[in-house]
Amino acid sequence: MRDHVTKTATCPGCGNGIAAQAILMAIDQLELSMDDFIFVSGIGCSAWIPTPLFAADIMHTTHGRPIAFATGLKLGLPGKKVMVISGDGDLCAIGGNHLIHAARRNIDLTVVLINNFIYGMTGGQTAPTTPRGLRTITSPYETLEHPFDISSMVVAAGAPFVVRWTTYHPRQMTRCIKKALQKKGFSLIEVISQCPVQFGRVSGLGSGVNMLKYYKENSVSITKAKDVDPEALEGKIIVGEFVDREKAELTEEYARIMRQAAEED
Ligand SMILES: Cc1ncc(C[n+]2csc(CCOP(=O)(O)OP(=O)(O)O)c2C)c(N)n1
Ligand code: SF4
Ligand SMILES: [Mg+2]
Repeated sequence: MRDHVTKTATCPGCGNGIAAQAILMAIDQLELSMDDFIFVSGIGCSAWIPTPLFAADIMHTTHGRPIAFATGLKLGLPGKKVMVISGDGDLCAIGGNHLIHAARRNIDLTVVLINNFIYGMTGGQTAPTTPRGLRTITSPYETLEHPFDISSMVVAAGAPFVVRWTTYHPRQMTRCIKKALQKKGFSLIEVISQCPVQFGRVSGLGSGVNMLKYYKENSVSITKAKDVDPEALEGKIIVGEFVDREKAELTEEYARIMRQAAEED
């Protein structure tokens, strides 16, 4: 490799580059400045999407904790756009409580959650998203547990804007990230993304291209899914906008209470 070529932490065929591109396209199309943003990530391959390549303020934090750091940042600097980018293991296993409580509180964060159904960076361990029955290095016979449906869980926790797309849908992903950035409140963009090295190996789906074909053939829009027998949707990936609703937002409510307290003093 020539010396001036930018190096990336990502394996060939990984979906993380597609997600990075969709995020940057959304920021560009909204004509926002990278100076308006603070990016926050945890630990995992997906956490390396902003670091070190985004020319912006980035906090690469500890495993499972990016939403906790982001909550503090947003309350301290409410004028900043705070975007969390991290993986399914980081945000739904060790960090699962931070995710649901941030959704419940409705704090103005944009969370891009890269769901590759596995712990990619640490060698392919079972995650709370791993499909039942799959053999991984930590479930050598089969995964016995039922996986989370992340988007539905975050809707149930109270988030006002929740969408799911796959890396086969980069334009839809960009459109929804733009919507999320314009929305005051907690937004989740769940990105179903290929990890050919770990998930591709254990699932037999193999290469990144094969996994993209799989997403193309098995995605069903949420509008169509509403009219389909749930049994026929077994194994399908439901994509689209799960919810878009209005709700009082925490940093604005906090500012209101602070003004009220000052007036009463
Ligand atoms: C407290 C703590 N526990 C465990 C780890 C090891 N660890 C690092 S990343 C990771 C999982 C990452 O999975 P995910 O968030 O899905 O990211 P991916 O690599 O799949 O993008 C684990 C278990 C750690 N760094 N810190
Ligand atoms: S291990 Fe998987 S998730 Fe991590 S960079 Fe490689 S392909 Fe991507
Ligand atoms: Mg993962």
